[in-house]
Amino acid sequence: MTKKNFDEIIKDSQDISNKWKQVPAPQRGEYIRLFGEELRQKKKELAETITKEARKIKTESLGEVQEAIDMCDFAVGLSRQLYGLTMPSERPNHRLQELWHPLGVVGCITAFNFPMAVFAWNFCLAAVCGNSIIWKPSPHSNECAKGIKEAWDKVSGEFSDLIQILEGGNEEAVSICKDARINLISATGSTQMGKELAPIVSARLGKLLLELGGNNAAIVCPSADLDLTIKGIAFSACGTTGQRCTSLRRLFVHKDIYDDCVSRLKQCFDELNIGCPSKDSSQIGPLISEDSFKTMQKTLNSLKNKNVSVIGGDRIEIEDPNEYYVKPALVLVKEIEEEMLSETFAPILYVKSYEDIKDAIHMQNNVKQGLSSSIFTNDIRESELFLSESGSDCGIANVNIGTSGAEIGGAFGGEKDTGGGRESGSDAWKNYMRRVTATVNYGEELPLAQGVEFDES
Ligand code: UN1
Repeated sequence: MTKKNFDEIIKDSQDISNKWKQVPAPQRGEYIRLFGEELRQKKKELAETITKEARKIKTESLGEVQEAIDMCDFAVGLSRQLYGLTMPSERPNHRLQELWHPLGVVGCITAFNFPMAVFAWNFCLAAVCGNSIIWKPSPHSNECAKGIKEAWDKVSGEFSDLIQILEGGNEEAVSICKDARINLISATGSTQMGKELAPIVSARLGKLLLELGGNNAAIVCPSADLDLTIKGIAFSACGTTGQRCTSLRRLFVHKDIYDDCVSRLKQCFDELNIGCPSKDSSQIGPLISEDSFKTMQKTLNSLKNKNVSVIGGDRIEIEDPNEYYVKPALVLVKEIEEEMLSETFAPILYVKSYEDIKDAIHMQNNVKQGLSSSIFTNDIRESELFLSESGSDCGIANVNIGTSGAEIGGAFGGEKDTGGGRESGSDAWKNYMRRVTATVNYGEELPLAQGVEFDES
């Protein structure tokens, strides 16, 4: 098949969305059920594509396909639960009700690090809600996008066009943001990307759903179960080679357990298995690119120049000289360093001690980003404070779990520079629909709201 041009993609997407929206939602759900079955069958193969392109370790790649399958299951149930509220009307013989209708065409921009799951968050909801989708994957993950599209094509019959892939980079992302025929832009990527794209969409008063950078922190309290804590920290900080938006970047440890915690972390980081992601034993694969490696080194060098203690962070040459494997870095800071305030998409974990839980919460919140956060404690007062309105200001707040690895059932996203969007579970589906408030008068009179009188004289 010849490649479609931009206009053809939009036109085809609009046409199919006009047909698709007329399919009853539970029937749309049936297509998504079949799609989920197909993903189940192809799980291994799709995971291999993720490992090949995004260089994720096997178990994480399988987990990512599972996340897409979970989204299908969730969306199938949802297809019978797109509930609108009914409110009591203040007028006699009137019904006041919310109706939810599809938006039309959704533009979805995804990043290299979750090349299938984040698309599934968007697609499964968008589809059961009655929309078509134009997907611009990261230039690093075109094969993953093809794999997903093939699975959809297998089960979608006349609705194959529901997923349109627009390959490309920044220019293509800008084109879909500019185009008023696209009714929602859902974008995952860096805060900088969000700040470039958001004004373009806003200039046409378009709808936006943003899932941008994080700078996630965890607090380790004196009562924490350190075995569980170290495991949680290691997975969140080093898993996916520190390239999740939920990766753990900053750690605040109570001064009484600081030495113990740091020595255990050093040992744990030392023992992590760095190696080819398709090997079963590997826990950490390479960074996505040379650029990522350079950015990581730049951050570490600037810390070293200030005599901050940096442990690890060096390159390890394994097999292919064009791949950038690194030892995760532990950075022990006495004060908040400027580098900690921005997100370096690599395995760097800053560790600082604290005395008072309120200071720890303040340090945790005192960054521009607001995605994920954790507390490790067995003290209910501390965990409840952390979850209260005076606690974490993030969209995700975990107790005795690391910052990464959220389930699909909850809404996913964060505040401040993270963009404010919520995707995946809970009621995130509402982002993909327009709300109509319908008032129906089934009586013989025309009473006006708020008691206004307008009688003919
Ligand atoms: C991302 O990094 O953009 O919570 C998404 C997690 C995954 C999703 C991460 N379920 O870490």
